[in-house]
Amino acid sequence: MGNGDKDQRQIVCWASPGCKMYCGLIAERENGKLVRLSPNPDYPSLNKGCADRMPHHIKWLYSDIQIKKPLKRVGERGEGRWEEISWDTALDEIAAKLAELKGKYGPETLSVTEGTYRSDIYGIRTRFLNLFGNPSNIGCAGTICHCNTTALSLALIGTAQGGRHSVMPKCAVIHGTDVKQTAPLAWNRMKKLHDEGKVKIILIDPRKTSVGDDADLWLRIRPGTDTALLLGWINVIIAEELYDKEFVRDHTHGFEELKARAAEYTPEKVSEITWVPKELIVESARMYATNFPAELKDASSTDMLGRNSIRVEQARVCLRALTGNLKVGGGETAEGPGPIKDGAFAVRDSMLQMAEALPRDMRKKQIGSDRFKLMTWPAYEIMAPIYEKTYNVPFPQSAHSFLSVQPLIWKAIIERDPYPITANITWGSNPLLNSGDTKLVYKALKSPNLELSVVSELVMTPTAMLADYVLPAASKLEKPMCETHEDFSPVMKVSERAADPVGERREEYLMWKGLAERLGFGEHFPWKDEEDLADYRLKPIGLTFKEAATKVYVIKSKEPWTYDKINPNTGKPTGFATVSGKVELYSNVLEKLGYDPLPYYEEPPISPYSTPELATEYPYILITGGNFRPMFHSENRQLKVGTREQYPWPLMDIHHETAAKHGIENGDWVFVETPKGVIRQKARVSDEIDPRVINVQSHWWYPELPHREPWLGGLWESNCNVLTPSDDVEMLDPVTGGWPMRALLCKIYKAPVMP
Ligand SMILES: Nc1nc2c(c(=O)[nH]1)N[C@H]1C(S)=C(S)[C@@H](COP(=O)(O)OP(=O)(O)OC[C@H]3O[C@@H](n4cnc5c(=O)[nH]c(N)nc54)[C@H](O)[C@@H]3O)O[C@H]1N2
Ligand SMILES: Nc1nc2c(c(=O)[nH]1)N[C@H]1C(S)=C(S)[C@@H](COP(=O)(O)OP(=O)(O)OC[C@H]3O[C@@H](n4cnc5c(=O)[nH]c(N)nc54)[C@H](O)[C@@H]3O)O[C@H]1N2
Ligand SMILES: [Mo]
Repeated sequence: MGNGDKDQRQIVCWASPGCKMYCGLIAERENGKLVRLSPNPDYPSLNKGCADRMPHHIKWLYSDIQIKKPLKRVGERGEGRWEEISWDTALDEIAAKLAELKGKYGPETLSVTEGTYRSDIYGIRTRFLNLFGNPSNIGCAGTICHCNTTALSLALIGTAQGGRHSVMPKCAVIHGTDVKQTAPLAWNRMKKLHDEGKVKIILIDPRKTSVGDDADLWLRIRPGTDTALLLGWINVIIAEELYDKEFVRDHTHGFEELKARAAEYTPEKVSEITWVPKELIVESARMYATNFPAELKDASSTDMLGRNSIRVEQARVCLRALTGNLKVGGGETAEGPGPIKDGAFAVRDSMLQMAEALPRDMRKKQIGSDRFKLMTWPAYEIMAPIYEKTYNVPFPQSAHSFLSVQPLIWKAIIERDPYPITANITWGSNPLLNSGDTKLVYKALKSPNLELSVVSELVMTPTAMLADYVLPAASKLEKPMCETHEDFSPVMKVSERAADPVGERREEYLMWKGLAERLGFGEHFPWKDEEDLADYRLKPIGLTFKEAATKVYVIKSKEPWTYDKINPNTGKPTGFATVSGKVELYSNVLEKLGYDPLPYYEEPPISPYSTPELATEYPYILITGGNFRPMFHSENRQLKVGTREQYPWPLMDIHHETAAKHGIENGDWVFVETPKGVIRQKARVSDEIDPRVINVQSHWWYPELPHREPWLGGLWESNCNVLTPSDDVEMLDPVTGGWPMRALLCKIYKAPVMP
């Protein structure tokens, strides 16, 4: 504390974790309570707060929507009746039930479900599961958002791809991301470069998005066909010899095989598949390949293409390598783990995970690992030894690679197959909104087979409404940060908490520690709290948490680990931490796991071409998502005056010709229906979407509606996952188990106004 009861701290904002801006702010406080947030003029980055969310953080934090005490269900699930209990009682009862279920069904009976990047302690969650004896039955949105592409990167280039993106690319491919809405400050910089004529922008999206006319080329692609398009680029780049011959010769594996595969994807054929004119395919391929450095970032959009998802990123990695953008000083330089100082690593998530604590024969019990192998133990067993030998740190089991398959977890609860899952802990996630197939999730969360359902939350969400216990978590404003972003990143970010926790809210570390102590392995959780843990993580690089949080914020290595660095273990250049030591255009890991080692395109299992009869009844291609400000997934809808005021209703995108056919006008409510279900959203009519495509927004619910059955906060009204079919195993990505949220079929018709 500073002067009297007032003090002020410099913080890094991660109130919407995953917003990627990490703004530097000043938090003014009274008695630990936040009274003002403002830009920090001394912060060494341009990111200093946003106009649409930041002004509302304080109102949000101290509003009565926040859960302040542990809650225990009274009556049936979903009745909306709760009893407030103490943390000790909650942890005692939950631990006792976990012990009982473990005794009855084995440690594999527990699952954990989570969203994308809501915590900096995934290593601790994995430590808990390994010590509990659980084979990582984690169902995570990451499987359809970045974790899958990261797992692939680990296989193809031996590191999470989150290397340094070029500060000044000459070409930026905006591929399936509405960057102005989801990473606005990054967009501002790009826009400035573009206005100065320094960068060419290629947009690949069925919608024009907010990038709009700033794109030099807009490839209005048919949803789900991205791998074909990128293989078309590879075809052109190789045929026209636009690739980096030296880099390809010295640092890649499998060029001839890739060349033969890409030869099948002529611009003519690709044009038919993707609906992108042939000339535009050729022109964009040339633009990307001849402007060095160029950026072709991964995008979560294509992570959600079900059977086609992982192959898109595989084609992207091949393109980054062919064009030499992966090389040191390139567009997307691949970096090994960090931060590192004088040979010592800061403690990364993987160094907290304790993979060795899990008995080896448990691994094969991981739900989904017999069939979906890239993000489960079979891949770990191939990749970990190579990675550990190269970098001398444990291979990251904790978040991005070793996840189970979420739809199969829901099925295991409902059907007790392959064995009963009887306990689930959801933390930092709202699966009734974010997971594919809401009915499947609902069935699982209501199932009597689920004997224990715990949700760690900030506010009452539809998912929490169905829990047995709701544990109040400290939000990102109320807890310190010390993160390597699930080990995706070679840098570490550190910040103090802005405010003291409201009510009895606690940092999640204390939940895992509290359970571990009661389950008999508390000695492995020696840190008092998250600040103490952060001190431990920073010690090897000679920093304390306080120093790092008040002076450094973002810790980077002076000498990042790249393929040309001399490896102290061998005295030779490191190369890439892959089976061949090179970038794998032809993937040895995929081959060993029984998959096609090269990228390929397959027609989406539901489409006008693969299911023409269905397409007569459901004539439009459906895409879902398209994040927008100020919302963050299912969050920020509670503040009527504030964030919701800025964006009161869900919008669906429709081309004006299509709208006219159905008598729909801008602002009308429209039903969108698939064989799975029907929802309604308001029409946003424009010419900025393909007339054959409908886009609906994701994560819509209405917190103002009753928090009990049958309403569950308006769960069934406008939530796009009522429409998505992830209960069908054949629809999942064969490599990762990723579920399909885009490239589906739908029909539309006018709806009455929402009551
Ligand atoms: N159909 C369709 N589905 C999608 C998408 C799509 O485009 N289309 N997008 C997908 C993507 S990219 C993602 S990342 C997922 C997102 O899915 P999730 O990550 O599950 O996001 P939310 O639905 O916002 O749920 C997060 C919950 O965590 C709570 N929370 C926030 N911070 C904390 C914290 O510090 N601790 C705890 N314990 N709780 C916290 C919030 O109150 C919120 O209820 O959804 C996916 N689902
Ligand atoms: N405001 C805000 N910002 C956020 C988030 C948020 O919830 N709100 N969430 C964060 C998270 S976790 C994520 S993952 C990112 C996601 O944010 P983005 O990466 O921007 O992804 P989306 O917003 O889901 O949609 C991206 C675009 O993909 C297009 N699209 C749909 N299907 C296809 C297809 O088959 N091919 C191609 N090429 N394009 C397609 C859509 O038209 C849409 O314009 O945003 C992050 N930032
Ligand atoms: Mo995401």
